[in-house]
Amino acid sequence: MARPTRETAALEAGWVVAAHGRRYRVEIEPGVEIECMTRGKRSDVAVGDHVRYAKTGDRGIIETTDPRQTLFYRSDANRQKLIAANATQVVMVVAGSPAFSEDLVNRCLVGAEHAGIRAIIVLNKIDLPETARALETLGPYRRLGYDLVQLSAKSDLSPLRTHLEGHTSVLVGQSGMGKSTIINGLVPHAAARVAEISMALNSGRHTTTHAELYHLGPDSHIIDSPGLQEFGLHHLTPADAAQAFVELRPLLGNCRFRDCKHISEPGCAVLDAAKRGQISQRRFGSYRRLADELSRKRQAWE
Ligand SMILES: Nc1nc2c(ncn2[C@@H]2O[C@H](COP(=O)(O)OP(=O)(O)O)[C@@H](O)[C@H]2O)c(=O)[nH]1
Ligand SMILES: [Mg+2]
Ligand SMILES: [Zn+2]
Repeated sequence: MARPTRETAALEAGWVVAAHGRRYRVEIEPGVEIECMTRGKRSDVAVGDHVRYAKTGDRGIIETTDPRQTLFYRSDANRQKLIAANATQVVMVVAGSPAFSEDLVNRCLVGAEHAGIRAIIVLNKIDLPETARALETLGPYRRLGYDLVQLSAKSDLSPLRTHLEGHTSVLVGQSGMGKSTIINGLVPHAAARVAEISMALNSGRHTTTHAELYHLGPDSHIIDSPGLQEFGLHHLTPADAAQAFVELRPLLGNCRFRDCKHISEPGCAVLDAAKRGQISQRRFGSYRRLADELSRKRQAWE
């Protein structure tokens, strides 16, 4: 390990509570924040990171990132997109209307499993009639052990609160599912804050274009992230994907071919289980699309 030089010894510690491109807000102590940048083109810092920064006037330059407990991120062929560091729970928000993408839900859950982060599902807008259909779709997930919290964010967030205690949760979902409504209900000053930051960072829109960490209590924090349209998993191999679909785990190792990708191979134990209806056809369809994509992928950033 390198000895601290005069410079590193002078670094100060902080917690990244907002990330917008390469611009960050870092909390130094409760209620006190400093605006920071990274050096050069570095952008591998995420909300939730504990960092060391050098103070230059009233700004800071992030020099190092402390080792992370977890990192939740997505990736496509060209780059990794960090969502949150040190999160202990992913909260996947869906609703009956607009309809949600099951593939996207599965991909988020797979990303969470692969990162070693527990995940729960929140079904919002239970006041809407489309809820019955959504509950049917979500049945298999409950059977797999994912907690399903049902609520109407507009009227009562109490079903969710207990699930957030003691966690650093990261809220993810397609836009329109009610993430902002949930955050605004949990954190009364959040709406004002998003507006203020959008102005300051010149995005000019009052939507969540950046990730932001809010404190719910001494040990409970929630990270809001921009709405997702897709969730690339180019950092996974097909074998990683099979491990992250939890219902496939007990079947792995029983296929005829040791390197079976469980897509269409003969003697595949997973395909057999799907045919017998032991695992959800829809989940398996999602797995196959993902495994197929991952077996053809190229990643430029590795
Ligand atoms: N009926 C109903 N509508 C909701 C509920 N929660 C949010 N909405 C509405 O859904 C729309 C999208 O909500 P928003 O919080 O902006 O979603 P986001 O894009 O995920 O941040 C808005 O029109 C909200 O008023 C709910 O519990 N019930
Ligand atoms: Mg929103
Ligand atoms: Zn197989």
